[in-house]
Amino acid sequence: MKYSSYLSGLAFASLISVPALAQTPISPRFNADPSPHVFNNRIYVYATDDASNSGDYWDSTSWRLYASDDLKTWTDEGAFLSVSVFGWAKPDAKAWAPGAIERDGKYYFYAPVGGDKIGVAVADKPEGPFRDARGTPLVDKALDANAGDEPIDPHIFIDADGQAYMTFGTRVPKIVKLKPDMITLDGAIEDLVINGFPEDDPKKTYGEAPFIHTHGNKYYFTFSTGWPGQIVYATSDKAEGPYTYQGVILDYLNISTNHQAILEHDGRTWLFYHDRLLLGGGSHRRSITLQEMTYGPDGRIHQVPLPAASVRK
Ligand code: FUB
Repeated sequence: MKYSSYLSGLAFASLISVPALAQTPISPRFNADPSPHVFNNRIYVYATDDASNSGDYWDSTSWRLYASDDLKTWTDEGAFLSVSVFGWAKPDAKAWAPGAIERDGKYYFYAPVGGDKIGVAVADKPEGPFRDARGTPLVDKALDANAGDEPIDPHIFIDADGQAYMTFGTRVPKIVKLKPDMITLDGAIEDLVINGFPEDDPKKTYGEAPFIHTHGNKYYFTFSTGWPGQIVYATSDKAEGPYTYQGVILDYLNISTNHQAILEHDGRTWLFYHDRLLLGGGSHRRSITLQEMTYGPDGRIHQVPLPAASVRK
């Protein structure tokens, strides 16, 4: 199904009571936790499917894929993968915020399953079909001493020297190297260190949604501060950190979660996140949207403005 988000902005704005052209969802279907990528000149967004959950919890068991050529008109590529691809997963295991990456012509999909395991699936095309790449979880809370309380929200970053890292986790950010095969951990899972949180704001802490990207000669670690969360960032001169807290990118929303990802496309930078944008929306019925993100000459990220309807009261 094709959906032109910007062109239908005015119609949607009246339906969902946000100012025209302020924020428009990429789909009329509830979705969340964007993992955007440019693969073969096409933009793909892997997502949590909020339309198939119970409405009371994030208990969907499948992920959704959207594609676009221009960031304006989006195609719903459907429920391209379910937790059932992993033979070790319980059939009702919840499917949460995914990560993805391409390496050597293969597409890897990192899937938090059930809140206690991360699986990895592989395909020859961005839209699949994906198969379990290992036959066992890549991370299993029961087996990995430092996997943390909740190994969720995997994000993959490949550094300029080819080293791949996976970050993940709730409340304590985790980082681990991946071997070049992208399906094997290379060493121990470590706690990612963030220094310099403002002492006068106890809410400024790590919550979830870890994401690493680079700009200039800096590494940026962005994340949500919790529930509800602001999207904030820290910088470092190394992918592994330690990172130093810098500031807010996106303020609190009128929903309990916030989950960002950053995409460079045609020389511009886009902040993807989810918000409450559709009629009937809420904390378990979220909608992915995007806004341009810009940097100052010193590398500082400018806070992305929110429409009044989205700002948490
Ligand atoms: O969608 C379920 C969970 O909500 C994700 O894993 C978190 O990042 C939060 O957005």
